[in-house]
Amino acid sequence: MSVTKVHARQIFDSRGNPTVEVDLYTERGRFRAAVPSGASTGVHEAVELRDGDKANYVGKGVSKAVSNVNDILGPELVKSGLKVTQQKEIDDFLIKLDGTPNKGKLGANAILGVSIAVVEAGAAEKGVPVYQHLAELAGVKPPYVLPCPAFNVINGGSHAGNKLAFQEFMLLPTGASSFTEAMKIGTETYHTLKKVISAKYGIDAVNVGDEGGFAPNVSGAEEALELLSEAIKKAGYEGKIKIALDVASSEFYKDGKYDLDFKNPKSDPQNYISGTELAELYISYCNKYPIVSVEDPFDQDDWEAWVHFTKHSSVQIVGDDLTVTNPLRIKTAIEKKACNGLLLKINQIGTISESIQAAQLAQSDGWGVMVSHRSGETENTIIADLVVALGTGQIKTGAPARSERVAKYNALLRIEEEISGSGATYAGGKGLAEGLNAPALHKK
Ligand code: 2PG
Ligand code: MG
Repeated sequence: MSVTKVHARQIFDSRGNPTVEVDLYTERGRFRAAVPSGASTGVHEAVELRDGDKANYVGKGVSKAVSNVNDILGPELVKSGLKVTQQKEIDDFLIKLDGTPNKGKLGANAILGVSIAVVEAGAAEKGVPVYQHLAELAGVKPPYVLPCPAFNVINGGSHAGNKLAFQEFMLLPTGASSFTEAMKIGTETYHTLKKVISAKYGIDAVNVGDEGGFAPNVSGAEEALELLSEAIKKAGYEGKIKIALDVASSEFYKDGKYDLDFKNPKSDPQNYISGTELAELYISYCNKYPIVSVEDPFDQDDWEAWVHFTKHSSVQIVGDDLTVTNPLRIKTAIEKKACNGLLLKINQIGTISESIQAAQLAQSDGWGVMVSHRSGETENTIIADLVVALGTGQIKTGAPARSERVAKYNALLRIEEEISGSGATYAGGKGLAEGLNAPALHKK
């Protein structure tokens, strides 16, 4: 069955910023998709088309991207007669219509909205769940693997109004026996953490950041890690929860150095630290806390620091701004041995087919793959289906709080229920890549 009509509109994301929603029609009905948006975006990401007209929506309107769907992508797709089950052909067709290497003409936000809606329509056409359709597109065979969630419970960096430079402090219930139990562990620890923070810093310290994690005004990463340790212990889950960090360090890279005080307008350049000093900090944290994954430890173009750290660390080193879900950047990272994990964000590249390709390229080199939301999200849950389809065993989609985050976790609960008894397993820590010095990690 082919597409009969496509209609896009401007809706709003979890931060109140405009984003693109696409309704795609076949004879089977209407299929809807919405597009997420980042705050700490990498400079090498595909282009998110914004109107830039400061008089409207603070320059963040997406009316051009919406028109590009309504006037170009939609009508051309209808004319093409391509079947909605031909995801790869359709994605290639959309990419060609744009014609630029970074989707800068029509916008990755316009293209992705159509690409996701086609997935939904394709699954309905085959009469199968979306994760099954995506698994078939990716050539992945069941039994399915439910991912270990990475709950971002302390927010810093560009996602919160505190002093903390590091962006995300995540809890991974690797010791759970199912996704459902991982949710129990994650939510209980989240609530315990709230009490711990409130007792230490007062009730105004439990306000949350963009991804639903708390944003206390701690002095630095170590204090945040201490809070996590205390919460894990008090909740009774020592040993069952590991920790992951997303440093998002491109946000505070200045003139070849790292400014851990970057949110202070009067930060002192004397205190900026080198990549080597930052790596030493990470190693000291990894030795003291049960950290299993560090994302964007260095700037998106500071390749040398990445290579050095990956060589000497024992944990999963995840490229986000470094690799931007782009097969070309991932190839370079593989060649240089710059990291051993991929953060997979569908809007960084702009189509579902390229996202699948990016994941498989990373996996071909033994990397871990963590499927990810953006800090600006909608109620769309396609990434829950995608992570089950790819079987990569890792997802991060914020704290276990706030509906745009929990929508994805809830979708995974439903999938686990649906496929229970089919041989499906919960990944625990098995999806995590291990660094060269991994044995050291197991001593903890
Ligand atoms: C990240 C993400 C998602 P943003 O850096 O990994 O947590 O943030 O969407 O702002 O880029
Ligand atoms: Mg990141």
